[in-house]
Amino acid sequence: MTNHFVDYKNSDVFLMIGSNSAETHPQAMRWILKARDTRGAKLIVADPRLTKSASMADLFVRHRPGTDIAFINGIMKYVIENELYHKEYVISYTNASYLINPDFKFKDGVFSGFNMKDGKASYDTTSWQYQKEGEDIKKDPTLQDPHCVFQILKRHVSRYDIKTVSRITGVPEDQFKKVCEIYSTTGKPGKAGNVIYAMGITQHTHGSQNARALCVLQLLLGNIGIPGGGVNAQRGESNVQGSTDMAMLNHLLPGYIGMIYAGKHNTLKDYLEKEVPKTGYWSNKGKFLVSLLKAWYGGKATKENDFGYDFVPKHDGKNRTHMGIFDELSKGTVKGMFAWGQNPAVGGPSAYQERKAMEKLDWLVAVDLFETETAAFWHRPEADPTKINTEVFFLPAAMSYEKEGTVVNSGRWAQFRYKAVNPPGEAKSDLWIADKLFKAVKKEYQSGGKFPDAIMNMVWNYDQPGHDEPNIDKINVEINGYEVGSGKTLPSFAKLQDDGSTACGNWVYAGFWFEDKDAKVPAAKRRIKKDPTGLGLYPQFAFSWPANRRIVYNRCSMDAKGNPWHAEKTIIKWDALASKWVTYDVPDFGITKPGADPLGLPEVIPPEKSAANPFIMLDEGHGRLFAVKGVIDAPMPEHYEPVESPVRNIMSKQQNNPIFVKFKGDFEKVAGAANDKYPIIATTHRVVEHYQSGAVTRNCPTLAEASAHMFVNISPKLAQKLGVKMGDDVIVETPRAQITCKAAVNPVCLPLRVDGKELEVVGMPWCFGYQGVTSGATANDLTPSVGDPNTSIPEYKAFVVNIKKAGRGVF
Ligand SMILES: Nc1nc2c(c(=O)[nH]1)N[C@H]1C(S)=C(S)[C@@H](COP(=O)(O)OP(=O)(O)OC[C@H]3O[C@@H](n4cnc5c(=O)[nH]c(N)nc54)[C@H](O)[C@@H]3O)O[C@H]1N2
Ligand SMILES: Nc1nc2c(c(=O)[nH]1)N[C@H]1C(S)=C(S)[C@@H](COP(=O)(O)OP(=O)(O)OC[C@H]3O[C@@H](n4cnc5c(=O)[nH]c(N)nc54)[C@H](O)[C@@H]3O)O[C@H]1N2
Ligand SMILES: [Mo]
Repeated sequence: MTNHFVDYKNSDVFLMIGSNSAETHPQAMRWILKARDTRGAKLIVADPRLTKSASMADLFVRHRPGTDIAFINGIMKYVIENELYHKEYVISYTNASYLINPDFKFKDGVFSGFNMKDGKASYDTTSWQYQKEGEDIKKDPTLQDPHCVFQILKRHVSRYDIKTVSRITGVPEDQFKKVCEIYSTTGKPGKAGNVIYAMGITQHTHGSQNARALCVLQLLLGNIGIPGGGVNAQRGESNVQGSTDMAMLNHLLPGYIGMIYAGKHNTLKDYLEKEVPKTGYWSNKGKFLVSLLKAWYGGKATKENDFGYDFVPKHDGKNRTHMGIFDELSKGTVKGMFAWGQNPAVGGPSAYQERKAMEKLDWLVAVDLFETETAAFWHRPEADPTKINTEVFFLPAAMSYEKEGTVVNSGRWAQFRYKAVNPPGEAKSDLWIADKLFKAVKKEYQSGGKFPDAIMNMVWNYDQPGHDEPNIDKINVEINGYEVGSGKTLPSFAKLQDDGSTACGNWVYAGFWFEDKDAKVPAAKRRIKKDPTGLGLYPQFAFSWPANRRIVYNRCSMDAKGNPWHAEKTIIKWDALASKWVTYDVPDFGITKPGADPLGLPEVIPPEKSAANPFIMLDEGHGRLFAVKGVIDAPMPEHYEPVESPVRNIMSKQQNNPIFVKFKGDFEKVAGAANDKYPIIATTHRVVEHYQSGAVTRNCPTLAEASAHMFVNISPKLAQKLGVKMGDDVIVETPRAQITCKAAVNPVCLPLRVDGKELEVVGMPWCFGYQGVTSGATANDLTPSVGDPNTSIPEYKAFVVNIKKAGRGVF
C-alpha cells in the first residue's frame, strides 16, 4: 500500500475493485465508513458478485471476471478526453512528456518487440524505451509530440469508449458512465481518490497489467502521494506484507533487492554493474546488498571475497514459483518438500493434480497447526495409501498468539506482538523449529556435502542462555542493521555502507528496532497514540517502513513550489517566508544536506530540486504512465480475455496475453476460448467465516457450523434452467476435474449481457477440503494452472465450467 488503513478517512471517493473488504479486510471497511460519515465520501464497488462490500456501496457495478483492464482503460479515456486529469501533476510528476522510441508500435493486440523462440514467447523491450539525447531523455512539455507518452497513452485508451467497455464487461453504458463521472472528480487538486484492490485484480493472466492500469489511472488523477489517495493493495494474510518484504518470493532477496541469477551475475561486480541504476534511490542498492551479505556471513564476509557473494546460492532462471515447483513435482524431479504453513492441497491451482504430484515425493514435512489436507494427502479420499511411498513428517507448530514476533500489515506498519499463551502439547514456534533444523543441517555438513559454503559460513548466534527459544531481539537487531564492530543498532538505512562497515538483514526495516526516545522501546514495539495533524499519521505508533514514512511518494502531495494541493490535508509543506520545510510525515525526498556552516547547521534544499524527481524509487524520478521497465508483458495495459473464456476478444485478434505462463504435462489442460462444453464463467472468492484453505477455521467448531457446506452461487435464472433449488447438489466440471456441492440460489451472481449475449457467472468459495470438523469439495480442483508472466500468479478468478444437477451416487 502506498498509504495506510487509518488514512482512508481522508478519501473523497473509493474505487474498490476486486476486493471485498467488508469480509476480507474489516479494518479497511471501518475507515471507509468513517470517511463516508465524516466527509460524505462515495464508495464505488466493481465486482462480478453482489458482495457485502457492494451492498454498502453508493454505486455497485457488476462486471465480467477478467475484464478489469477494459473497465479501467475506459475510465482513463473519459478522464483524458474530458480533460479531467490533474494537469500540473501529470506534466510535473509523471513521464507524460517523455518521448518514446519511434519504432514503438501496437498492432493487432501485440506490442512491438514480440518474439517467439523455442516455443517460448517474450518481448524485447528495446522499442519501448525513451528517446535520448546523450544522457538526457527527450521531452515535450507541451504534450503534443505524437511520440510523447501522453499522446501514446491517449491513442491507446481512445479505443475504450463507453460502448466498447460495456460490450466487453457487461456493465450497462449508463452505469459505466456514472463510474467515470464520480471517480474523475478526484482529478481536481485537493480531492483524493483511493483505489482499493486485492485478489480480484491480481489473480489473472494479466494481473500485473490490471494493477498497472490502476496505477496509471491514479497518476492521471494526481492521486498518488496524497492523504486519502494511493494505490492500496489490501494484502492477504496478517503478515503477507512482512513475508514479501523478507523475500518469500523466488525472485527477490530481502528488501526487494533482485535475486542473484547464475550466468547473469557471476561476480558481485557483475551484479552491481547490471542491477544498480545510476539515478534514483535504488542507486544505493550496492550498500543494501553488501550490508545484507555482512548480516548473513559476518566475519566470513570480507572485502577480499566480495563479502561472501559466492556463498549465496544462485537462481537457475527456471520458474520457481508455486506453479513452477508443482510442475517439477509432477515430473518427479523434486525429492522432498516442506509445506511450512501452507496447504496447497486446497489452496493451489488445479489442486487435484497438485495432490497427485505430491505422490512423487520421497518425503514431505508439514509444519502446521493441524493435519491439513496437504499433510494428509496420502490418505485422501481419492487415494490408495498402500500405493503411496512418500514418507510424511508432521511438526506441530505454535499459532500466532502462542509465540512472539513482528507482523507487518498492509499499510507497512511493523508491529511487535507478545506471546499470549503457551502452545499446546508438543507444538513449537516456527522460529524454534527453524533454529533446530538449521543447527542439525549444519551438523550434517560437517561430514561434507554439496556446496557447504552457504550453510557453514552463515551467522547463527541467536541462542538465549537458559531458554530453549532463540532470542528474537538478536534477530531483530540483525534485520534492523548494526554497525560492524560496535554492534550499535542503526537509526536508518541512510547509514548503510558498501565497505563492510555495516550489516543489515533488510534495509527497508532499518530503524524498526531503534529505540523510540519517548516510549523507550524499539520503534516496532511502541504504541504512542498521538496524532498531531489529526490525519491519522500516528508517527509514534509502530514503525512504518521505509523510514517510518506513512505515505510514500509524499513529495507529490504538494505542487512544485511545495504548497500542499489540499491545505487542510498538509503532511509536509515548504514555508517560503522562513525558507524551511514543515514536516509531519517523513519526507521521501531530500530536505537538507550537511552544510558548510561552521556550527554544523544543515543546508536547506529548496522545493524545486525535489519537484524534479518526486518518484525517487524510479530511475527517471517520474511516475510511469508508460512502463519502460518493471513489467515484461506490456508498456500500457491492454484488454485480453482470460485463458478460459466463452468470449472472443473484440479489441484485437490477440485472444490472451501473448506471453502468459502455461505448462505441459499434468498441468496442461485448459478449456481455451469459446468452448461450448463449458459455457459458464466461474470465479472464486473468500467468505468471512473461513480463513483461506480453511485449515484453521474448519477446525474451529463455531466457524465450521456457521459456514458448513461447500456451495456455488448461481443465479435464479440458471437454477431454473438446471432445475435446481437452493441447497440442491450440483456437479461443477472443468477439463481438469469435477466437484459436487450445494447450489446457493440468490442474486449474488446474475447473468451479464456481454456483446449482446447473455452469459452466466458463478462464484465459489475455495476454503473447503476433506479434513477438519466440516469438510467439502475443493474449488481449486477446478482452477487452471495458467498465470501472469510477471509473477506467475494463477488465474484463480476467471475460468469456465459446466454445471449439472447432481444425479444419484455422484459422491
Ligand atoms: N475472512 C477472510 N479474510 C481474509 C482471507 C480469508 O480467507 N478469509 N484471506 C486473506 C488473504 S490471504 C487475502 S489475499 C485477502 C483477499 O481479499 P479479497 O481479494 O478481497 O478476497 P476475494 O474474495 O478472494 O476476492 C475479492 C473479490 O474479487 C471478486 N472478483 C472475482 N473475479 C474478479 C475479476 O475478474 N475482477 C474483479 N475486479 N473482481 C473479481 C470476487 O467476487 C471477490 O468479491 O483476504 C485476506 N482476508
Ligand atoms: N481459487 C483460489 N485459490 C486461492 C486464492 C483464491 O482467491 N482463489 N487465493 C490465494 C491466496 S491469495 C493465498 S494467500 C493462498 C493461501 O494458500 P495457503 O497458504 O496454502 O493456505 P492457508 O490456508 O493460508 O495455509 C496456511 C497454513 O498455515 C497454518 N498455520 C497458521 N498459522 C501458522 C503458524 O503460525 N505456523 C505454521 N507453521 N503454520 C501456521 C494453517 O493451519 C494452514 O494450514 O491461496 C491461494 N489460493
Ligand atoms: Mo493471499
